[in-house]
Parts: sequence; structure tokens; C-alpha cells
Amino acid sequence: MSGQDYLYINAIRKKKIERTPIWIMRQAGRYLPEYQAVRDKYDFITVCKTPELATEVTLQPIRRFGFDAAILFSDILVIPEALGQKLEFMENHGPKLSPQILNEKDVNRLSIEGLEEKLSYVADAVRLIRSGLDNRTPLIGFSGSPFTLATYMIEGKPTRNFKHIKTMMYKEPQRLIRLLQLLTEAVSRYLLMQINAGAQAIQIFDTWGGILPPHLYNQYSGRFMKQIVERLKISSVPITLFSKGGIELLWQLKDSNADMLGVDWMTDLADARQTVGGFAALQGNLDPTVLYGSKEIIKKEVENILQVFGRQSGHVFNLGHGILPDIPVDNVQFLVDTVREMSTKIHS
Ligand code: 1CP
Repeated sequence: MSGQDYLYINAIRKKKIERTPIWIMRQAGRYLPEYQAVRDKYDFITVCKTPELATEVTLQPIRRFGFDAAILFSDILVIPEALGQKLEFMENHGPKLSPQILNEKDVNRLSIEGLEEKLSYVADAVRLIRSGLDNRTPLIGFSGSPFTLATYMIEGKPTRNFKHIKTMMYKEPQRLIRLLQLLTEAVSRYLLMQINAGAQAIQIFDTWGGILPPHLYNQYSGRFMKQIVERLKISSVPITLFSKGGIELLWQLKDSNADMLGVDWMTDLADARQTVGGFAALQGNLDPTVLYGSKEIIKKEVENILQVFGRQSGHVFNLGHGILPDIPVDNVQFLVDTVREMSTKIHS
């Protein structure tokens, strides 16, 4: 199959499709017993940095479910590490970056020099995954958005109130802007490296853009993603922006030139289609916790989503955010089967 025959890419390009493609954010991960088995032997960072292991866990959900896209196994926080912060994953406590980026000196100490060399293990993984996929499934490369990366770099760990980044934003806005400019350069170069190594699509995760008041969203997150999209347009790979934060943010991203916009589960997909469906394809947006529910309700929720686009192209089925680690694997299989069967009927 040649690149342009991929269902996932055809749906983004709004070409005619025989059914709706499906993949799942965080599809490689702890809900899969075969992933757990790898993690029993190796810590998370080792898996990210060893191309053979990253390839194995990337391919696991493709083998099991036949998803219509694979996503590179890595983490958004490898960029802060390449810029000079120390990265640790505390078992069950999430990531930790140190020292926190707080003052002017901390920002000045970050260095983008040799970024591609430091992250060459990611390019190696991309090449190895591509050969493992054998042109049957397209590979999505990814990065965090500059703003989302900055939240982790400044807070140092997952946070509830984003106190440190917001303090910087309201007290020393120029310092935050400088950090975001550096990250824009780093993310652009990192994603171009992934594309050159063989990534066939790109997704930028703006997981925390929605904590900004809407009138500041473009200033601190949106515009930097738009700059990255412009930089990546020298290639022809489709670019998806996933921002968690509702219709208002989608509206602000409509002029981003992104090929697809991710829709979170708190947003009504029909509203999103009406508002920005003319500007970009849409991806989403099943509430991830529906997968704790009964098969009957999973089916009903899938139907609601598929009905929004009906026979039209321009939709990629996904969850409205990442899959949770204790979702029953059975329910994922049921979801995939249901989306396939139902959307094949709708499109026939
Ligand atoms: O214990 C483990 O095995 C580690 C759990 C884990 C996994 C499987 C982490 C730690 N990262 C990942 C992989 C990962 N992270 C992928 C790869 C593949 C896939 O999707 O199948 C991707 C795309 C990410 C992206 C990521 N990492 C985001 C953005 C997407 C999102 O879900 O919002 C974020 C915010 C992170 C940071 C991160 N890394 C890991 C955790 C637990 C977190 C979240 C920390 C928090 O709660 O704020």
C-alpha cells in the first residue's frame, strides 16, 4: 500500500473513505499486559531510549487491534531533558524535572545546541518502527506544545494549580515568552528530525493550553503552535493540534493551517464540526471513561460520534484524551470492532 492509500491520511485529507479510521491516544501503555511485561523488565526511560524496545511497544497495539495509525513510543519530556533538565519518572508519581525553571539564570542555562544528536535515539526508533510497520500502517510522530512543555519545566512535576508558570506569566511575562520561543525552536527542529527519519504524520499535544484564560490562549500557546505548523509545512505530512479546552480554543486554532484538530470529550463534536469543520479535519472524541462502561453504552456512544459525520470524510475516531491505565482490554477490542462495523455500514 502506498502512503496516500492510508485510511488515516485519506480521512484527514477529506478524501473518500470506506470506513472511519481509529487509533487511541496513549494506545501503547499500561492497560496492555504485553506492555506491562516489557515494563517489568525495563524502566520507562530505558524503553524510550532503546529503539528496539520503543519499536516493540509501539507495535504491540497495532498487532493486537490493527489500529489505523501507530504512534511513536516516547514522551513529551525528552525535550526538556535534551535542553539540560534532569528527567526522572517516579514509580506511580509521574515525571519529575529538575531544577525547576524559575529565574532568568535558569532560562539562560537551557541550551538547544546539539538537540538532534541528543535526541538521535528518537530518530533511530522512528526508522526501526517504520521498517516494522512495513508500509501497512502510517506512523505518527509527536511533541508536546511549547506551553505544555513549559508547564512541566517550570512546575517540575504534575500540578493542580499551575502556580509557578502562572506567577511567571503575570509577573515576568517576557521571561515566559523567551522560554516559549526557545521551545518553539526546539519543537520545530525535533519534529523535522522525526519527519526526516520517516514519521508520516505529526501530532502536537497541547494538554495544558486550556488552563489559560481564553484571551491569553493565543499569546501563550496558540501562536507558538502556529509558528511550528508553518515551519513543518516544508514537508507535506499532515499535522494535528490537540488542545484540551473546548470549542473556544478550537476557534482560536482555526487559522493555524493545521490539517486536523483534536476534540476533547467535554466538547460537543457536532458543535466542533459546525464551528471549525470547514477549516480542518477533526479527531475524537469519546470520553475515555466510557470504556469503564457496559458494552451497550459503549455502542451507543460510538454511534453518537459516528453520526456527526455520517458519510462525510474528515473525521478520525479517537478518545477525547489518553486511555487510562486500568481500562479493560476487552472493552478496547469491543470499541475497535464496533467503530469498524458501524462505520463500514454508514459509508457503504
Ligand atoms: O509507567 C509507565 O509505563 C509510564 C507511563 C507513560 C507512558 C506510557 C508516560 C509517563 N508516558 C508514556 C508514553 C507517552 N506519553 C506517549 C506514547 C505513546 C502512545 O500514545 O501510545 C505519548 C504520546 C505521551 C505524551 C505525554 N506525556 C503527554 C501528552 C499527552 C497527554 O496524555 O496529555 C503528557 C502530558 C505526558 C507527560 C507524562 N508522561 C508520563 C505521564 C504519567 C505523564 C503525565 C503526567 C501528568 O499527570 O501531568
